[in-house]
Amino acid sequence: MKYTISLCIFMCLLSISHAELITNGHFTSNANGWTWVNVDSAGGWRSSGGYPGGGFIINDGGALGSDPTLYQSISGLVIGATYTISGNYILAHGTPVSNAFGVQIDGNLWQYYVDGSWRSFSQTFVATSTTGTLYLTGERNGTDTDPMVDNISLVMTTPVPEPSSILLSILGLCFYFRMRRNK
Ligand SMILES: [Ca+2]
Ligand SMILES: [Ca+2]
Repeated sequence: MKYTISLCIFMCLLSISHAELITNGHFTSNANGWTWVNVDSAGGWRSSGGYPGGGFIINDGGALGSDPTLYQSISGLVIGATYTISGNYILAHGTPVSNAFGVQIDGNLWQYYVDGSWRSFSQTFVATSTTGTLYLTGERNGTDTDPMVDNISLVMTTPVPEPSSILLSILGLCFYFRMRRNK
């Protein structure tokens, strides 16, 4: 019984920790689930050219004052848990340059060199809020270098047991031992 309870809690945490929090990160048939600003007709969702299949080109006319941005609201984050954000990117237009592509979430910013090879990024962060917004930007730092992105993923990699689950398991164990004593 004790082991069954522990196993249930473990399985529960395991299933929570691997749930994908990004909607439509593979851009297979459209860009549903995503919103974008400062993206012109040379950018946007494409049915091919991704890694593989569909992808999204983060591009506008290279205005210095604004960066084309693709974003998505994230909910269901657990404060204190560690998450991994990952994806692929490649140069769609412009010259290969450092820090042209940015990934931003929960106060973190990572910037990447963009060139003609598909590259992957993978970063971890500890959530400080239950909701957030993931921003993927091109043309950063005054460049006119436009990335195409694909396979965007956000998963919890180190869960934090919630006080309520700990309390429930303690109550469950107390109940179990009380029942056993009364037999
Ligand atoms: Ca794809
Ligand atoms: Ca551009």
